[in-house]
Amino acid sequence: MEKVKLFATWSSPFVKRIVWALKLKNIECEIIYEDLANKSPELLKYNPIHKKVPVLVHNEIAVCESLVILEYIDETWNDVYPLLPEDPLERANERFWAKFGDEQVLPSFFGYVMKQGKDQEEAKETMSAHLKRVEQLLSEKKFFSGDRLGFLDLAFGWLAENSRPLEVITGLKLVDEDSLPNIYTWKDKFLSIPSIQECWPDQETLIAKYQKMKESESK
Ligand SMILES: N[C@@H](CCC(=O)N[C@@H](CS)C(=O)NCC(=O)O)C(=O)O
Repeated sequence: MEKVKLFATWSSPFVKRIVWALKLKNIECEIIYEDLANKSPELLKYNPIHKKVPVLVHNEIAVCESLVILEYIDETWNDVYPLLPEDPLERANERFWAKFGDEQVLPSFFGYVMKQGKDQEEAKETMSAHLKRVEQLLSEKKFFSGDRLGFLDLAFGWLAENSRPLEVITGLKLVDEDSLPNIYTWKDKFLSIPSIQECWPDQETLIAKYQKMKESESK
């Protein structure tokens, strides 16, 4: 009997991509919610290097780092809803952009919204340049991975999930229909997938969380 556990928090953008993949592939999983201010001994045991969520534990063996976990899930349960393309070059390309998303786009996005005044103005240029690249990558495609939602869509899911709540608390236009029409349209398509919808966080709770975060950043 397979035993799958996921160490998680409800709002982590890194955790959500794993939750969506498990749902798309119908994998039964026990979710253990962590208090990151008081991490459990299990989390520290399973992820002693980074001490972060998500951690996937499959038959007592831990896999850490969300993009690594996504690939592990895809390779282990490949018969249901494959996420990465079969072609090695296309796979490499998706991995490249997923890494770029996590290392450049995501930090610049959250960095911009959490900053104030002049610092925020300075951060805007970097974030806009990164989002333009994502816009071009999406091009006229329905999903990042083509006609069907795949690995890269899950990797960029944080953008669909967080842009509206962050627009509400900051009053900024982050994913604007006129300047980023491909991303704007993709967000709706992403959300229209039932497995994604079922695991969509409550937007009001997300707004309250980011509101608190922004207040503490400005102190
Ligand atoms: N690169 C990691 C990032 C994971 C990460 O930053 N997780 C945050 C929650 S969103 C965390 O566990 N933070 C706890 C800490 O920094 O102590 C991944 O992709 O899994």
